[in-house]
Amino acid sequence: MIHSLASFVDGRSELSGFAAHIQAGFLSSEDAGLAQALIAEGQEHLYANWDAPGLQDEKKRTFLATLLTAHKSYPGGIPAYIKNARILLADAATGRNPFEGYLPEQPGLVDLSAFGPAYSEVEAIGLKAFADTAVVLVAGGLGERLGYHGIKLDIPVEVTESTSYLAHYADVIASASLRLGREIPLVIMTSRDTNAGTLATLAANKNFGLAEGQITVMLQELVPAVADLEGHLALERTYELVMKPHGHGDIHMLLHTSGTAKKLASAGVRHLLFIQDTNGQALNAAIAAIGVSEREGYDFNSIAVNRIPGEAVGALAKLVKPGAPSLTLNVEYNQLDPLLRATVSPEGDIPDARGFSCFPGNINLLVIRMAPYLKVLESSQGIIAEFVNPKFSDASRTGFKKPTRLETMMQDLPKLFTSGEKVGVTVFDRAWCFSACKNNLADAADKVAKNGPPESASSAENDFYLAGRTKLRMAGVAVEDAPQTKICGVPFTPGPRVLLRPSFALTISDVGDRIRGGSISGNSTLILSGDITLENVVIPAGATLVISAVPGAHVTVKDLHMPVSPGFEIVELTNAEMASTDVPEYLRIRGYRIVDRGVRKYLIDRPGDWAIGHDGKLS
Ligand code: UGB
Repeated sequence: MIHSLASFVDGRSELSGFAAHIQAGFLSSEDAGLAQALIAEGQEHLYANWDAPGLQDEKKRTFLATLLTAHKSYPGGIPAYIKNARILLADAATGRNPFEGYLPEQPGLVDLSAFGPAYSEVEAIGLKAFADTAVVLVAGGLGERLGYHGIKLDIPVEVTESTSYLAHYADVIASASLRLGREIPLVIMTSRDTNAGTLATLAANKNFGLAEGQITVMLQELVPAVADLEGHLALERTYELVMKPHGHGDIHMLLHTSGTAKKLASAGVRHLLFIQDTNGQALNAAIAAIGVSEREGYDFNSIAVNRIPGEAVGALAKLVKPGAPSLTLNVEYNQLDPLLRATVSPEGDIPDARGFSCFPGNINLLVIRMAPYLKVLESSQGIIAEFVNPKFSDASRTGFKKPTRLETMMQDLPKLFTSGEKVGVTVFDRAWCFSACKNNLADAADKVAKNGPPESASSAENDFYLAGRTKLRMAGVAVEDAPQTKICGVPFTPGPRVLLRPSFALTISDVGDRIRGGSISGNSTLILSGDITLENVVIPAGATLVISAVPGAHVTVKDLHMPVSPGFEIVELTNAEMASTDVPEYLRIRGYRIVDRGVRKYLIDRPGDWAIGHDGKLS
């Protein structure tokens, strides 16, 4: 290979520096093979004007290593990536509308935005099928908009007990595994930005109770950016490629190329549940969504929320075209309005009587059936509906303002369905299934002022407690909220702060089975973890009840009226604390801390039957 590369570059003056490296044995045979393939693809600029051997060698080595990593990570290697880029860029240059000829319609959907028997029915189906599900967590993104510098999975979703997002997801998986008698696999996609941090967190926390073989971590790589319509790879300078993220659709590529999807299928996994890094509500709705997939026979089920027209959330739409199969897809919000205006609705996206668009919002919480998924992975090699979004420098649409790259989004998989696969949408109450932690406090307050969702660490925590209260309400507990307040411009309901851990309840029906009667109100806290039943328990404003029972312990609490006592207090950070790096960043992104003022907790560390009576005594 090295010999043939040498004759390939021979006589090209701009490549004379590079040729000297070939002679000097600087390149491995893999580097040489790739160089020859790239030069054949018109990429000689990558190897042009190299300094003589001995000069800038470290930079050259890094350059060759970056190229090789990108080459090995992409099915078909960089030459395939360049070919795909040329095709997509040619379409972009002509302004081809990908939805030409299609008319948008409301997608077929199952509405679970209210609780009741229909919800409980699918939750029961979903709980059984959860045993045959693997959870896939995409966690390659950075919290840039959030102003958080660590990995987002480490951020606590709540700061009463400070449970991180990863701990919470793992807790649900561990509890469900124990209950269903099967180790539910967890697949995590990381990037160069998040891989080391994720591995360190898993190691430091002993995989949060999950078995070693239960977790698979897959690393996504960056892709090279292209500088022009011909697909020339962009250089920052000699020996330095411009590398960019390829998007969360890489999860499909990695599940395919690593063989993980096939391995999971042969271990009996029938559904994949895709979740994002910082949506603590995802697993409230996921079990019912899996149930919907089972009952409706959905091959691809998008969990969705009611969306206000114009809201910056991808919209789920059914696209129909005479003579072509219809497609139920995510249409990015900036494409939806022009599509509607050009086709069925000259006024664009208009609200219905409830103020919602008839196109629900995609939250990237997906349930995908394994069998059709494997087929699509095989036929596409895991390259899912790539797109390119170049910013052209002028109306001629020939040059770019800056290098661009191919991207892929995980929700676009149905674009590759060709065999009549069944795609569905399941709508849930928004705060129940989606409350992302994406924005810093200033941006969140700004969004609130414009009547938008804040999506800050504090609003995510607020909704986490709200989900707990919702579960209590569904179980018939009288719940009275404390008056809403604002912290740093973001609404926050100070209580009741309810944390029902997955070891206590996985589903709404579980909560109904474990709690009878009782009430909770105002600025109070309830935390339950383990096999516990409550009957007529009253927790007034200012009171706190924390019970944690190890596996094998069963605790019955009856007629207990909790007294007001030192509890968990929300303390807003001062301006000095907000500016101080001594205060953990996960607190500064929410504007408060929650301080334990001496809570008396019931920590039951031995198996057996335990009771807590009206006098609060444990026996
Ligand atoms: N992610 C990766 O793992 N790798 C990547 O290369 C990029 C991201 P963002 P985005 O829920 O509000 C999506 O950046 O892409 C992970 C949907 O497209 O937070 O702007 C990352 O770690 C959109 O339709 O979201 O928008 C995170 O876990 C809407 O549903 C996840 O991918 C939107 O999410 C999402 O990354 C939303």
